[in-house]
Amino acid sequence: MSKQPTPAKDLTIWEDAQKMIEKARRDGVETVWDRFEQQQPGCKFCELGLTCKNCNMGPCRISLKEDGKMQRGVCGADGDVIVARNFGRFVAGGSAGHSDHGRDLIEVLEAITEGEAHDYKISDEDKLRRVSAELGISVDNRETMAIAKDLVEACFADFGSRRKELGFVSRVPEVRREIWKKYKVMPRGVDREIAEMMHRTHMGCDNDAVSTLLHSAKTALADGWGGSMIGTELSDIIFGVPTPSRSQVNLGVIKADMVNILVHGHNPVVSEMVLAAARNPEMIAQAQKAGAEGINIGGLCCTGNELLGRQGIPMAGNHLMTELAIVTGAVEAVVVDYQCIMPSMVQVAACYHTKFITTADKAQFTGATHISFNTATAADQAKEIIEMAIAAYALRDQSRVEIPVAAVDTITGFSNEALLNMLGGSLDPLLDAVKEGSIRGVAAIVGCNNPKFQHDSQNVGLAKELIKKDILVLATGCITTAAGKAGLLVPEGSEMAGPGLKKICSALKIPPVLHFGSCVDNSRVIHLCGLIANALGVDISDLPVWGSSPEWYSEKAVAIGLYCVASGIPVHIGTPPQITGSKLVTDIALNGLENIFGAAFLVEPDYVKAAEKMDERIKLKRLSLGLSA
Ligand code: SF4
Ligand code: MSK
Repeated sequence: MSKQPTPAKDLTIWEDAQKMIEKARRDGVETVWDRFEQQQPGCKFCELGLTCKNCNMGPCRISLKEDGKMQRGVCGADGDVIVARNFGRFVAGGSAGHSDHGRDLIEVLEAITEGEAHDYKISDEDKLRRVSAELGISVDNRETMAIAKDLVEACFADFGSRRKELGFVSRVPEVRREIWKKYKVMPRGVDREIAEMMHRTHMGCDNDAVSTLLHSAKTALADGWGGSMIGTELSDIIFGVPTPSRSQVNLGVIKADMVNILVHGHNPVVSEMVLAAARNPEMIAQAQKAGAEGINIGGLCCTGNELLGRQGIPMAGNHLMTELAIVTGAVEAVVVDYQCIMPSMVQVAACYHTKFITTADKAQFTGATHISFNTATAADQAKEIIEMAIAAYALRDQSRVEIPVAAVDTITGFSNEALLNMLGGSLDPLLDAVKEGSIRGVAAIVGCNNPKFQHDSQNVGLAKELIKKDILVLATGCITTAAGKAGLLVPEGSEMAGPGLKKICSALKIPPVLHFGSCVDNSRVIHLCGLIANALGVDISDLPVWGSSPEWYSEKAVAIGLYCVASGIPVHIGTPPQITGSKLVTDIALNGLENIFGAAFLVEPDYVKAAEKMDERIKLKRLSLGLSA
């Protein structure tokens, strides 16, 4: 007898997702949940981090029993070394992803200064001057382009190997910088730390788990205060600083009578152009000629977050919704750049009339239509993409279209600048609210989904538990859509908050969960913590703050987690990384880091218990600051 499929309601908390999982099953489309099931049970050695493939004397694995054979790999590396090396490479992968994204923004700014990117411009000159001045670039009485050229050089220099510390380290409280110097984790250059991690983990190099883990922290710091921060700041300069605006979320943002184009990935360089082309009256007229009402752009994952924050475009879904969005049968094109794009989307798109269009030479997918996106020809290429989508509209089978729910309203697009603006230009009102206990603490939840959990159950559950305890939540990445669907991204969401947070939200007319951008934009969170710590004259680790990624899955999420911890922000995660095969490494992650950085990881798969543990620490931190618990 064949096994019955898991009921869709056990896989995801959302009605739109449940309906589309059922439709996918009817349509014969395989999804992430099917493949997850096929992969069970996972490999125990890999799960524990006890396999090594770093040379061709192996691959090796370390016995799960503590006595007997296979306690060391062929070269003699023990379990601690192997686990630490694997973890280090994992962090290097995540840091490389974010930071290479940051580098792409430098190249766009460079092309603007050289007159080779006519379709892009500097949208926020004030921010260009502010950031440049922070990095020691002279801004007085200088032309915008001259300043921008110097900023390009300063940012590129942060990727190299000749600096003693990264430029944005100036944003870090002095006391924290001293800790980094003491433990030799002051990040020097983004590429340097990543390359050194690859070197250290080559056979015969860093064979001390503690040493490897400290360099993992240094690599992650280069991502957070380097590559990611450059990505965020330059995106703001080129496309504008996010400001709060109304939008909508869930699969209801896909419109049955429109040409629907979903943008997916992380970098706004392509998606901003696609959006601009979709707003072009000539393109709209073409869509109408094809029988549609117009052109509708929707976001997925973090490219969606970038456009949501700056342009208010609606979000169709987060990581585990990406396949399901196509299953609606109403998507003409999915346009992707890079990161978090499931390769399966090519096959899902092929089951419908959907064009799957890749745009980055470094992220090509077999079976996709590839347009090698170039800043010199961006607008024309974006038009070409829109025309492909319009052509696909004619092939749509309306009998296969199912838009499962109506869209939910949100207010999104917060940033440090928007927050300051809202507070009247100073952090004081926020600090006062923290001091009097209306806001007892702040937690940043980084999205991500992982089929190991019922989709979004932890993300939404944790956010709700925290706001009940008067802890303000900042949402980045894939939790945005989840929080929006749960009604947490509108001021009325404060009805679910504790009395203190509710009072502040009502006074400022803000939601209890503030959308703070994409996963790269966690740099905004550490920057904000630096600003608050400096304003209070304390270290970041003294603040009543947390990071969390309950449903994390990616290498980038671990890099974010580690740069937060090394910056003094404790981080909750719902599942451990592949390190539990080493008691030493696990103990360092959960406890040892606390002694070094004043913050460590908390692994807790139950969001209620996680919120309680986070609250306990917030109480302790508040009491240490002389505040009421
Ligand atoms: Fe095995 Fe050592 Fe080679 Fe890793 S580096 S595969 S443990 S021999
Ligand atoms: S896209 S890293 S699933 S947040 Fe940034 Fe979402 Fe996590 Fe990717």
